[in-house]
Amino acid sequence: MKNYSIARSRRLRSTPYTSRIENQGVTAYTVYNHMLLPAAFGSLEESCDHLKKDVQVWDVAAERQVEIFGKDAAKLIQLMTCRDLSKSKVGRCYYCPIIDENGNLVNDPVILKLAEDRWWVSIADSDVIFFAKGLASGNKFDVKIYEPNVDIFAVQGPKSFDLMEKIFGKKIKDLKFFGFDYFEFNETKHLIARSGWSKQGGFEVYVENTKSGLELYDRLFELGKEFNIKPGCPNLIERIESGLLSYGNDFDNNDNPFECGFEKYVNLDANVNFLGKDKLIKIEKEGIKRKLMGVFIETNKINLTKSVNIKDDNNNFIGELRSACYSPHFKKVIGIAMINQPYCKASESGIIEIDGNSLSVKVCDLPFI
Ligand code: THG
Repeated sequence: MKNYSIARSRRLRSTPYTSRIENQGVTAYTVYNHMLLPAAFGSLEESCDHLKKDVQVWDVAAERQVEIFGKDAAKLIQLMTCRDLSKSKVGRCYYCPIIDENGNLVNDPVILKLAEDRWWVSIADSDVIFFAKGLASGNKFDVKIYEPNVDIFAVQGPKSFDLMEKIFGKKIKDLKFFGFDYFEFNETKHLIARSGWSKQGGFEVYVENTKSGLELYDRLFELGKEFNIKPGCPNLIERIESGLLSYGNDFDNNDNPFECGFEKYVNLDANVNFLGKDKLIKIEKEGIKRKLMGVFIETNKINLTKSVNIKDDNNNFIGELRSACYSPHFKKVIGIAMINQPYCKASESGIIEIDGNSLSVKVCDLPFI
């Protein structure tokens, strides 16, 4: 297949880190929230290995913030998510499915509670800002909604803790998973959370002061030499092995949270008021007809650019393969698929056709690791 480039323009936004990662050897981008998101620095397999051993810095500025500020901010936030936020605390992050009037998923952001009346919705790839503005205006809520100037970079991998300690001192290691606080670097305070889109541990720096953020980025690479630091990005292999789901790839606005394994983030109690709740109550009562599952595929190479149907021996539709990669850990291709009842249980098998080849598929539980 010929390799085309995507034309750049103002509409396809770059990030404050773009010139740096281009000097550091980025080899592929994807587009996320109308912004450049690095997708590879050379081999995905080598990057995955390195991420599991050392430390990487990622330009994830494409994880945009939707700020909701004002008297009715908490009400609007709760109206958008099926996760109960009534006991949420300032200084904590919450992984929250956003639900529409049909009970389907709109996004799966991390939500940060900055203050009772000020929240950041750190979004995956869909235009949550317009959904929020529509709800706020329809309900006459007293809130301001905008995209603040925040550009996240992540520090991920087992050595991220020792590296960050060198800059911010011991107290950065006291941050609990999904907690955040403000830490000073050269007299500028930065919001840093213990989070990130890998299961290898690490931090996300929500950079508001770009000049200081770029200095911090450069300092990490200087001090990181002893930890074998490298530039990186969300890694397809690591995230599939870890079962971190991707909006637009593994699920989208045609899927509901029960089908996607988000039931632990769904609260249907009387005190929680969110859009689509009546639909979720109905779906829970009736039960789901399909579910996101893992699959093993008997091949050692794949490059999915669209979903692929999974069939049984009699050509009946079983489900839809939505993401896949070769996993060096399992020494075969692994993937995430929406599998129909009654096939959505471990060890069911099927077939996919790719490039004229029939490959056998085995269903398994998520996460793989
Ligand atoms: N960090 C920030 N913003 C983001 C992402 C991020 N926005 C887009 C995208 N990633 C949103 N999706 C996810 C998916 C999973 C997780 C975070 C964001 C995640 N999940 C943990 C898990 O599944 O183990 C913890 C969830 C929990 O609290 O139970 O970290 O990465 N800023």
